[in-house]
Amino acid sequence: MPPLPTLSTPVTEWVASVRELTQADAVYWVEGSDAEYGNFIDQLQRSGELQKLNDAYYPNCFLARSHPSDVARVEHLTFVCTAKQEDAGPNNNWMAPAEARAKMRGLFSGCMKGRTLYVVPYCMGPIDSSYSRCGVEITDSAYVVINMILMTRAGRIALERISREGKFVKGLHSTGELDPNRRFVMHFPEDLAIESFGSGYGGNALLGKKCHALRIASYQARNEGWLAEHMLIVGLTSPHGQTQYVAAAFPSACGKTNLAMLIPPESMPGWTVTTVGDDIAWLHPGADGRLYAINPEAGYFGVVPGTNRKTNRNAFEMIQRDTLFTNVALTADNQPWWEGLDAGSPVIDWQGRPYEPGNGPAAQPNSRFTVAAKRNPSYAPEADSPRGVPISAIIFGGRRRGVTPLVYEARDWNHGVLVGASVASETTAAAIGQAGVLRRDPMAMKPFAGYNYGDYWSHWFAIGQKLKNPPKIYHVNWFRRSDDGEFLWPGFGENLRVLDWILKRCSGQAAANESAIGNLPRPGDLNLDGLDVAEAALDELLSINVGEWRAEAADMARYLDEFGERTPAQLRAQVAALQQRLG
Ligand code: OXD
Ligand code: MN
Repeated sequence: MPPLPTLSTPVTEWVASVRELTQADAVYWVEGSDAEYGNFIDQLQRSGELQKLNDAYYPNCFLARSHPSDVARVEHLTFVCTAKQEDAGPNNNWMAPAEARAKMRGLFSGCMKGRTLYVVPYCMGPIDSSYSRCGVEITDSAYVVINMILMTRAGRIALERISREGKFVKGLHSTGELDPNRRFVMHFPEDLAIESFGSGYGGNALLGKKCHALRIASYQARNEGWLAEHMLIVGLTSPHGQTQYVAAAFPSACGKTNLAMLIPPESMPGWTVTTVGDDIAWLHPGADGRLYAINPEAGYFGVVPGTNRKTNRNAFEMIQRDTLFTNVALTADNQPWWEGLDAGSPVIDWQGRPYEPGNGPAAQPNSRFTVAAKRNPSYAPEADSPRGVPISAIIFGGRRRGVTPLVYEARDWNHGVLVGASVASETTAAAIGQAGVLRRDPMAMKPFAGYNYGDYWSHWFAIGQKLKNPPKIYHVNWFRRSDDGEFLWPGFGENLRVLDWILKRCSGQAAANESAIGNLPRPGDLNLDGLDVAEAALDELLSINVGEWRAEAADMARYLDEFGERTPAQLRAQVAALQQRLG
């Protein structure tokens, strides 16, 4: 497309300077049309980067395989480069901006020789929403381009908005040589800029997602008075026809996509669940004192293994067509295959080798689907509303074998900030490193908060001050296990029983027991019709062990010390009050 040079001088100037640095052979401006998407798919098939899947079962679906060392986010190589180290905080790796820029200059210098430089203008959020923010990603990967087209509102419409606003996040990406020793994801929040080199993996390379919509946006949100959070947004309509929206934060690969697309159990007829977003929420105080959410994304980049008709029927149906698969296995008749799929069997593993059980899982545990959100059978049209949706409840959660009950309710917003800050979870395959290790992951933002957590919590308290009608705040744990390792709660669609209680609490229609950590339902407060959970399991799920919680609170107090003077006094006071209630 013609690059609209007269409309977008700041973009064209930046593109020209990057071309000079990278020595790209050609420059291509992404327009965002369906025909163009098709051309990219053809090109990637010709180059062997995409393989067409069985068209009879998976129409318009393709498989990409990444380098085996490039399958997840690289938190240890991800940096926040603020002028002052304290502004990035102990929660981020930090490098001085000048040093980081020089290092990246060295890597980008001449790196696109013989390659095409693609310019992807994109808008995070509905194109006509004042809450949305734009960016431009420059990349030398056509795979990244097609993912960005599915995940954002990309192309001409975004460039037009940028031309009007003049402000955009600059994201520069090259896959380089995929050498893990020459791989960095650098953020310059003070300059609204991102530089990512040496990885083609989603979270490192699709710069609109984690890099922009969370790390840079969280920083921007603090300056502008809103929140950028690692949260799904779901609409729940009760059998009485009342619709309420809930935002929920869980660490990566803890079931956000499943909760966002929940299928009500048969024993709870009359409920409708719709998806506004599955990973990121931008939350703004509204004029009426409520909190409003938009989903900045337009597609899903979800974990494939475990997806089936029972765990997530909507996602399963959604990825039967028009989907990009990355790092799944293949059946003999060229259908995608992954662990947890209840049909077929793998013959080729995710690395393209004949499948051998001794080589580990057939599909990479962090293998992904990329698909436009509109393909979701439960897509909420409100996802395109420029005003966003009003949030009744915020839910935090983690993957924990013990300690945290199935659900509890914060006493008020300020206590809720502690509840969110206390999220801890066992690590998953979404990031490189050992899975299954318990780590603190406040608000599920550990890998994504673009500034010092101490300042971030202060900002949460400040947002609470602006809300006359704040959402109620909850904590859930779907992953609690018995002493012999069995999950105590069935999870998936049955989680609606917990959401039902939460929504009734929000409208003053359900009771709870006050406890030291917050309000818990009694077994009789949950709708358990048609659910087979042993009484003893329920008692365990809905009770707290004071000894364990004293240890938890002491650990939290120690954790907050890591942030020194930046830890808000209010948060310390919340921990002290919790300790006092625990006795
Ligand atoms: C994701 C993640 O990809 O959290 O959403 O890692
Ligand atoms: Mn995520």
